[in-house]
Amino acid sequence: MSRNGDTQILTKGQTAFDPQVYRKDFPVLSREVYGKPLVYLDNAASGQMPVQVMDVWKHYHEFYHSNVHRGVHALSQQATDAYEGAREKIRNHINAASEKEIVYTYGTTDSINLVAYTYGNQHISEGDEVIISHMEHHSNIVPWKRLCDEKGARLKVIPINDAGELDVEAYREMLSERTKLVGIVHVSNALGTINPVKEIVAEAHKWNVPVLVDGAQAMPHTQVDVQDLDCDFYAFSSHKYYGPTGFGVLYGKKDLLEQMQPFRGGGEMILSVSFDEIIYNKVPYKFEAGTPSIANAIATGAAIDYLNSVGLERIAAYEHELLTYVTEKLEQIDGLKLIGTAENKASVISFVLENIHPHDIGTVLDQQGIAIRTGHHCAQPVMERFNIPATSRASFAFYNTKEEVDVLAEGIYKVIELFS
Ligand code: 7TS
Repeated sequence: MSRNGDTQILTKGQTAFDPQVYRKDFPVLSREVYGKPLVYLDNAASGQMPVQVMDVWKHYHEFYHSNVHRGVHALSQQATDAYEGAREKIRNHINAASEKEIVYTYGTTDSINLVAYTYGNQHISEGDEVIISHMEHHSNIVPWKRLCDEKGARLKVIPINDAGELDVEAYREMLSERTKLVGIVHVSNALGTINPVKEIVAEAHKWNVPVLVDGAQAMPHTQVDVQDLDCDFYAFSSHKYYGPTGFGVLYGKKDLLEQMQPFRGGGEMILSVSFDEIIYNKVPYKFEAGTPSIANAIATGAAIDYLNSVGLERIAAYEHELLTYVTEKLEQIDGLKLIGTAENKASVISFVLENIHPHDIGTVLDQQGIAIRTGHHCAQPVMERFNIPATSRASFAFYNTKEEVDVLAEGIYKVIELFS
């Protein structure tokens, strides 16, 4: 149900999902840019926030803003309850076995760095190997490359085919007793490819190798079940699934988290401190040094409530409908080439236009109120694989409409006209 109480009643011939019901919850979607209605197609960079989430964030500041885990006063207790309540919502949402497995971080990047500089630092030595794929975001490349360089270990890269799909057979052959960790993106931000993560994990586990999944782009589109995937770590950011920026999660299996050294040192992550000895706190607090992002944690719980009220299965089905629609539309445009045509794809569409630089495409579309992202999308190896400097990327959320796809297509025709 939306905030204003609307429910969807299906009549014959009507689509099962009406984005208009939800658009009302996102005030930014009704604004104009350069006098044109905003068409927001940059959801892979950051999703918009519904008022229900903003209300929760605001309510915390208006009524019980205070620090957590350290005050006996009412405000601090209320903040702590809401903060820990959000942890339980997140646990339940991804089906983790325990709330001890939910580590609060500042985002996907922070979560991956945490694993690299704790687990990675402890377990990777000279001659070892870390496997990642050719379609990783830089945040799942740079920490591993740095670590491998420091340790004299080797970074191995799973190749991708021309459609932007993983070569799973090549991956199987890469695994060996030298492999110490596999890092894999669940959904590619540059290509939209949905990777067979469960299979990747199962293969790694045959060698007793843990797998870290970068779930930044999967969370807004799919119902993630970490126990079903059996992944060892799962990293994600709140702002990609309609929560605030500056907050994220690292899911980690409890036994692994317990073996890991702390990441940052400071308050909260300790049980006792003297100049002779430090005793660290239990998980997950061992990894949560300093005053955390309290309001953002609480708001993330609200974002999960919101997503669940819409229904992730319905979201996935509708977004798939949008993806099919936009793919058909864009395929009809002469000189346009799609980059990333995997069979299993999320609602992200990257393309290039013959002889027109993506930056020019983005600028002309922007003038028509259409927000897309152009560039390498922090996935430069993907660009190198397809021999292009950059792409234009439109990424869709459940509040986008087919009419907006039409506006995008018209906008692209205008770009072509302008540059021909
Ligand atoms: N992993 C993937 C797959 C991503 O898409 C992103 C962000 C990150 C990691 C990093 O997330 P952060 O919240 O820590 O920054 N991707 C994008 C993007 O596609 N456009 O802007 C940010």
